[in-house]
Amino acid sequence: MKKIGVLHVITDTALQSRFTHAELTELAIQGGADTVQFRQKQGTTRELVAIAEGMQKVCEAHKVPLIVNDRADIALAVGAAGAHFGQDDMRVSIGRRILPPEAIIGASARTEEKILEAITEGADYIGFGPIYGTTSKPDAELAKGLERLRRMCDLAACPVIAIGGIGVETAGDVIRAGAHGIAVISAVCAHPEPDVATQNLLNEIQKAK
Ligand code: TZP
Ligand code: MG
Repeated sequence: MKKIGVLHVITDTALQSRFTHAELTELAIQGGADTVQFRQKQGTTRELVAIAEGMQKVCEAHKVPLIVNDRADIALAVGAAGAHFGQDDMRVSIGRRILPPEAIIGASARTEEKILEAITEGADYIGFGPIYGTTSKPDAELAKGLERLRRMCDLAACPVIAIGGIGVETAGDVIRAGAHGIAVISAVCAHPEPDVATQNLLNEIQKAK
């Protein structure tokens, strides 16, 4: 099984404009993030490749995997460690076919059935959420809560990364419910000090493990 990080920081420049994606990558890694995800819904392919290139440079220098959300082409273009696919994105089985064998592939889906299907197709980890309410994803579903997370962790034959509204007060609860790790946007990107925020989250994860 591939090594999957426990603290995935998803960089975001829509929520804040103080830091670029590359700067957030650097700060998150300084704080102890062991996976960085590039997820941006706006911009041309050329712009997105340029941003991902900048992030990949930082990740490579620190030997931290970069995961590209949705865009297997961009992951390939910049030599990222992997990709994360949602239910409306490329199927995991196709991603598996076109990405290198060592690529980390994550998957999320709206129903448990679809999540289990993604695991069967070869996902290395699944993203499950939103656990709590979130405003970082406009089309996010209703909060799924810790009980459903616990059930998913029991069902899934791979690491589960919990996402959605997770902060320093709740990171421990999510890990205790069985999640392998967490993925966050606002808790790090909207924090005055993203590196400190990351460090605090990592402390909570480690305490709960
Ligand atoms: N998928 C489910 S919830 C979510 C995504 C991308 C947003 C998570 O952002 P935050 O700010 O950590 O709630
Ligand atoms: Mg997606």
